[in-house]
Amino acid sequence: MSSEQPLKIAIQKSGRLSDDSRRLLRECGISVQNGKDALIARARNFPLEVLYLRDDDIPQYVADGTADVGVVGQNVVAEAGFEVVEVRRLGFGACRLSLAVPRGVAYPGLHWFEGKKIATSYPAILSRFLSGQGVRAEVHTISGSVEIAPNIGLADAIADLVSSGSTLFSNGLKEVEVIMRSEAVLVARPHLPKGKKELLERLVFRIDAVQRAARSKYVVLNAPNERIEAISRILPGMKSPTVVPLAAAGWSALHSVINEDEFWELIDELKAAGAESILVVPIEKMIF
Ligand code: PRT
Ligand code: ZN
Repeated sequence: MSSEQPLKIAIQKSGRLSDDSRRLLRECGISVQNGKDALIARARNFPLEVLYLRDDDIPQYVADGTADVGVVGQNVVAEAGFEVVEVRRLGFGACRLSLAVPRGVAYPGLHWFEGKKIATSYPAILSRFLSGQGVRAEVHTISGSVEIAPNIGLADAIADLVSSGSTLFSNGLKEVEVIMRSEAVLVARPHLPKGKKELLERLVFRIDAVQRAARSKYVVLNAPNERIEAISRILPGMKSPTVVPLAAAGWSALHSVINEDEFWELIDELKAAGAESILVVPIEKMIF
C-alpha cells in the first residue's frame, strides 16, 4: 500500500466550496491536514494526496494530469472548456448563472438583450447561450464585482452567479433568465491509469454511501403484533423491516430505513396504523 501511487484530488483552497469539500473527505473517513498553510497534504489513512488550489485552476489541472480528480462547480467546468469527466454531483455549492437587468426595465424577453452590453465573468458560457438563442449582444468580460457594472455605466446588464438573490437586489438588479444551474461536482481526467481508476472507485463508493445515508433515516417503532403486517406495508425499507419481539407479550419492535423526503408523511401513516414510540435516527453510512 505504501508503494501505491496516491490519487491526487484538487479542492478549493479557500472559498465557498472549501469547507464542504473538506467535510466530504472527512465523512468518507479520510483524514487530511486542513491545508490552511500547505499547498499539498497527504491523507493519513487513504492513498490520497490533496492539492489546495483556486477553483478556476481545477479543471485545467485535472485535464492535464497535475491532479487526477477535482471538486469544482459545474459553472467553472463549463466555462473552462477542458476535457474532464463528471463523476458525481455532490449536492453542495448550488447556484445558477443568470442574466440580470436594472430593476426599472420592463423586460419583454430575450430579444431585449439584442445589441446590449452584458458584463460577466463567464464569457464562454454566456456567448454560447446567446448564440444558441440567436441574440447578438456585446459580451464584456470582467473578473470581479460584476454586479456593479450597470450602476457605473459599464454595461446594460450582467450575467452572474446567483444563490439567494440578495446581491442582485442590493444593486438594484433583477434576475430575468437562468442560463445554467450549477452545483459542485467530482470531476476526473478522462483516461486514468488502472491503479488510479481503482482508487477513484473506492473513493466514489464511499461518497455514494455517505450521500445515500444523508438522504435516509433509520426508524425504530413499537407495535402490537397484529399491526405488524399493516405497518410493514407502509415502511419501504431496504428489503423488509426487521421485526424483534419485545419483552411485553404481544408486542414487537420494527426497524427500517426511510427516505428523508417522505419522512413526515410516513410518520403520520405509521401512527394511524398503530405504531408507537417512533424513534428516528440519522444514518452515518449506507452500504449495499
Ligand atoms: O479564490 P477562488 O478563485 O478559489 O474562489 P472564487 O472567489 O472564484 O469562488 P467562490 O469561492 O466565490 O465560489 C466558488 C464556487 O461556489 C462557484 O464557482 C460556484 O460554483 C459556487 N457558488 C455557489 C457561488 C455562489 N453560490 C454565489 N452565490 N459562487 C459565487 N457566488 C457569488 C456570486 O458571484 C455573487 O457575487 O455570490 C454572489 C451572489 O450571491 P447571492 O446569495 O447574493 O445571490
Ligand atoms: Zn475563482
